[in-house]
Amino acid sequence: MDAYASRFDPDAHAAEMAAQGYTVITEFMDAEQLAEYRRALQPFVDTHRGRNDFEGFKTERIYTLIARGRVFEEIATDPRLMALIGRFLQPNFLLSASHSISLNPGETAQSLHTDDGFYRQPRPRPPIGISVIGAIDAFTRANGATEVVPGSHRWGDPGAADRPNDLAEIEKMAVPMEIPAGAALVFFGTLIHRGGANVTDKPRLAFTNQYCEPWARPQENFWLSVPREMVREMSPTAQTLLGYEIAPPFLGMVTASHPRKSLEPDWVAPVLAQRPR
Ligand SMILES: O=C(O)CCC(=O)C(=O)O
Repeated sequence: MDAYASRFDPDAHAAEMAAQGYTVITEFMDAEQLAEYRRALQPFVDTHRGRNDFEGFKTERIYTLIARGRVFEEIATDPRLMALIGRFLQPNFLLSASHSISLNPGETAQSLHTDDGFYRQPRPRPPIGISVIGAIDAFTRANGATEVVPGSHRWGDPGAADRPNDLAEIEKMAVPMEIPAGAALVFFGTLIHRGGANVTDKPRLAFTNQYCEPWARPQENFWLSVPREMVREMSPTAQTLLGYEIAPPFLGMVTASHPRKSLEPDWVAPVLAQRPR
């Protein structure tokens, strides 16, 4: 662990999140990891163009990032993040989404949104998800820095009296997160935010890893997208994030057994092993 990592204070970051809805870990990735991220991403570039305004027509998102290389697994399972997220989500929380985002020149601002709003539960409420957006390129106002609305994690549902409801007014409250390359923005799934517009002539490369309560359905179905032979090679933390752990007492069991059993090389699904011949 380097000097910065050992100075990391999850409680201070958690307090900042509770107050404003987000925090920034400035030295989340070092120069070596940033270079490795770009190198490992290369084989997948130009494979996933945005299909709608939310994904961004000029944005390339590479999904299921955690399983595309060791560096991606490392940043998704970083012990500082696990400690910070563990302050808010229940033990054995899950990875919900993992993708690389190249916000290319000419991309327009996303619509303001929250990342756990698809869990249709009345607000205000505790977050069901926590998102991380990591800057591979430095974020600037001009290249589409993520914009956040501080304090919006405490707001009620649209229309409630405890919050502004005029879109133009909310847009004025949005603050671009101008963070250096290697920094990570961590925020509650209830915080209003958006990707900004990229008016420069260079892409803004980033990643997002989003986590959710162990009882909530993740956005990406990693059981189907990450083959078990790959999961077997991953760290225990990654395996837990991908659902190969139970949420006590028994959420996520596999035919009344622990889900990690399914990673044993000779495991055969009981419905097959016990099927009458
Ligand atoms: O790219 C960004 O800065 C934000 C992306 C985002 O909020 C999302 O895709 O949900």
